[in-house]
Amino acid sequence: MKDGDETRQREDTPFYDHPTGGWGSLKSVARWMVKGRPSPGVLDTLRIQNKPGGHMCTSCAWAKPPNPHLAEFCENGAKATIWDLTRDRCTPDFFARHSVTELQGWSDHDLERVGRLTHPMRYDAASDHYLPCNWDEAFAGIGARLRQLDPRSVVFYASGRASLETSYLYQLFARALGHNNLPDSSNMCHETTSVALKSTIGSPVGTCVLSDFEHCEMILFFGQNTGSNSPRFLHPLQQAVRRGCKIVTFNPVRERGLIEFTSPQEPGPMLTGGSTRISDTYLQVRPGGDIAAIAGLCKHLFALDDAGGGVIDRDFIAEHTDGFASFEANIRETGWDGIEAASGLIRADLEAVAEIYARSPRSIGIYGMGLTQHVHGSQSVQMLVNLLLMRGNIGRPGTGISPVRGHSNVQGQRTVGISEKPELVPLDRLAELFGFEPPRDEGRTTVDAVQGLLDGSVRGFVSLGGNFARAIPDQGRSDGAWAGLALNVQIATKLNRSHVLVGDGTWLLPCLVRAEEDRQASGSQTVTMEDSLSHIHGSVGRRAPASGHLLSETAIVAGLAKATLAPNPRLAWDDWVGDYALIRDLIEATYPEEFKDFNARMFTPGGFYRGNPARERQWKTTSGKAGFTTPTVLSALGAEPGDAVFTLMTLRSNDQFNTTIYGFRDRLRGLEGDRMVVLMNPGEMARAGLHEGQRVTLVSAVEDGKTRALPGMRVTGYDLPDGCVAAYYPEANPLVPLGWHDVESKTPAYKGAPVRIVA
Ligand SMILES: Nc1nc2c(c(=O)[nH]1)N[C@H]1C(S)=C(S)[C@@H](COP(=O)(O)OP(=O)(O)OC[C@H]3O[C@@H](n4cnc5c(=O)[nH]c(N)nc54)[C@H](O)[C@@H]3O)O[C@H]1N2
Ligand SMILES: Nc1nc2c(c(=O)[nH]1)N[C@H]1C(S)=C(S)[C@@H](COP(=O)(O)OP(=O)(O)OC[C@H]3O[C@@H](n4cnc5c(=O)[nH]c(N)nc54)[C@H](O)[C@@H]3O)O[C@H]1N2
Ligand SMILES: [Mo]
Repeated sequence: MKDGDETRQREDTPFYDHPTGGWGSLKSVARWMVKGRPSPGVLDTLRIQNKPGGHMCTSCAWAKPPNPHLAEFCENGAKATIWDLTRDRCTPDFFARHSVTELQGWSDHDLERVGRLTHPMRYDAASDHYLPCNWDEAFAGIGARLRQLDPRSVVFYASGRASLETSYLYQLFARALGHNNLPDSSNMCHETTSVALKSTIGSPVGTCVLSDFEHCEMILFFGQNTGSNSPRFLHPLQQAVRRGCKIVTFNPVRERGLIEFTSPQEPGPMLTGGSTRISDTYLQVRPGGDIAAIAGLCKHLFALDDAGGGVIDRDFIAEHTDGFASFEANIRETGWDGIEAASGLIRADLEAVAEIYARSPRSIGIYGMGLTQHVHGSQSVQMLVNLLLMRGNIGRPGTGISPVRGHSNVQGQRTVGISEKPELVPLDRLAELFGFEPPRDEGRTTVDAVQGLLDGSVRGFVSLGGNFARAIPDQGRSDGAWAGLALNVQIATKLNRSHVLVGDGTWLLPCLVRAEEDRQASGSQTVTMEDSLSHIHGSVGRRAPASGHLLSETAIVAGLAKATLAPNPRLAWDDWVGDYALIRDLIEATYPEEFKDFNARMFTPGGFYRGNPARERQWKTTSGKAGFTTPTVLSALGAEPGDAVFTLMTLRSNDQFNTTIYGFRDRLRGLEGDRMVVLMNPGEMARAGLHEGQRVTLVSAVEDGKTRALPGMRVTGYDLPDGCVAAYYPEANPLVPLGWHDVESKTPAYKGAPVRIVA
């Protein structure tokens, strides 16, 4: 048996006591082969998923290794592909049978389950039905409306799935039209990362590559649920544990994936019931308590160093960083009482972790939404940077900071210019290449876009994928605004809630999915995406499209642009759609360092690395150094919860992809059947006088003159720290106020919303 492996679980939770992966995940895939009603041949498609010559999975953004497993897909990757390749269709006939008002009453699950959209549709207010239209009519109608609008009143939202090619054209279209209103889903996700890492290490993305996971001796894991949200990452983690690497996890919820794992790819453990214990230490930090927890680790590092341990890398700090003295003074002054109170952890546990860290020559910090989605999320990320910098753990092999990104190309969309922050985009280069003057003013983030819907300053909305209305904070409050928009264009694969919030100028435009063949004038096309570790991959769809009326996202964006903009010989939309290699040439011309020889390198096994100066210890910050940040708070929550106020974390289940609800089995948490649940620990239940199964109403405790209530939530006992409750995203989104977001990046505080429970 290998290091870290064992034959039966040692860490039991009363809820689900099986390892992640293993037979459970294989059974789940098998169940999906039936329930998902895939069209024939889907197994052949899965076999080439995430491999050169195949398509890149549309589920998470985790790396695609150069030496893939026989099956380089996970349970949730299989679900995502089967969900895309269903044989069910959402046809004009379906829309003829159901009015939009009727569809507004359907659940998220039922709307998407209708199947793949097949025809371009336009909403007809007179009949309250979507009616089929043809593409030319749609483009001409949308173009005419867009030309009439002030470009600054138009928002081009993007969910993080569209390829680099589509994304590049999308931002070009926005800027040629005259606006930078390019929020994408990362505004609700890792915008905190883009802001906090940029300001501290000079790069908006993580510094790790796959090989770092082969050389680190310790991984510090904050608020990322690998087992559900990036399951293929469990393989490198398992290999690391077997080498003797120590994984320490900070998470209020004891997530199975971070406790133990059986690789479905290994016959031995599958047959003997063996599994690998993933986390060496698992600390159930309070939500928002990470700043304090990390302060505790740093404090003990100073103590160890004072005792002659030499654990602080003073040479590195002197040569490469600034801000250390102020940070050090702050941490030395911070008392353990405050640290214990804010983190909910005890000093001895934090000291023990600090000692592992002090002994580890090479360490990596990983994080996800548990750090980013808080009022002081940026400070949480900056604290993790501080901790790593103290021991020179950025910019050496086997070290680094690694945010785990969400959507499969969300990082790439930002890389090629989908950003509301003009300073992050080479606008001069665009001006030179295309002969127009791009706007220079700050665009709208997601939160600003919602604000604009509410105050009427947004008049037109184009959505490249996603389910904006459902994913946002203060869900429901802006629903009424959509009917009054002059224009609403939804480019999508399946019907969702955002598509039934309609007005006179609403179009629903269906596109290919990534696994489908994209044929254009020059033949079958490749698209590309960037994974969490900044590697770029070519992706080839091979399936027959779900309908003969679908266009690719690239063709739709180009069609819209051509129908809207005045002719400009340098904007050769038709040529670009005919051959995506030309778009990659433009990306290379715009970003010559990152995308050198793009077309030649896109099928490099494992992808090609676009580089990151911080990895080479070149800090692209204003001071030219990596910055220590002095924390101003110990808790990332916006306010200390008062009496009878709980901190609400909104979580994803193992049976959803964001607002896409595959089903009602949160297998890895042992929860099934009902998503309207509020999880809390049995002690808190007793103190609040609540009993298991009781239906309660959750009410926001943010006092801003607005009432927010979510009735019908079933109280469910769960192993959580005191003072917090958990519920599912997106059902609980009405409880998160729009103004309750990270102060630096405006990422909504979806993991730290104060609520009361009304029996
Ligand atoms: N199958 C599947 N895969 C997905 C997605 C999906 O919905 N389904 N979504 C994709 C997207 S867009 C994204 S962004 C990623 C999201 O992936 P993750 O980053 O894993 O996001 P969440 O599942 O929202 O929550 C992460 C974890 O944070 C913990 N947490 C909550 N509050 C705190 C806190 O204050 N401190 C700490 N330390 N932990 C906390 C929660 O218990 C949870 O385990 O996954 C991507 N992959
Ligand atoms: N409370 C709470 N709210 C959250 C979060 C949270 O943790 N808690 N997480 C936030 C995060 S991290 C994110 S990223 C956002 C997600 O927000 P979005 O990215 O806007 O939402 P998704 O649910 O991923 O979008 C699903 C829809 O995308 C469409 N779609 C699927 N595939 C394709 C495709 O290939 N092309 C096109 N054009 N359309 C496609 C389908 O119609 C599907 O219904 O939600 C945020 N909201
Ligand atoms: Mo995300």
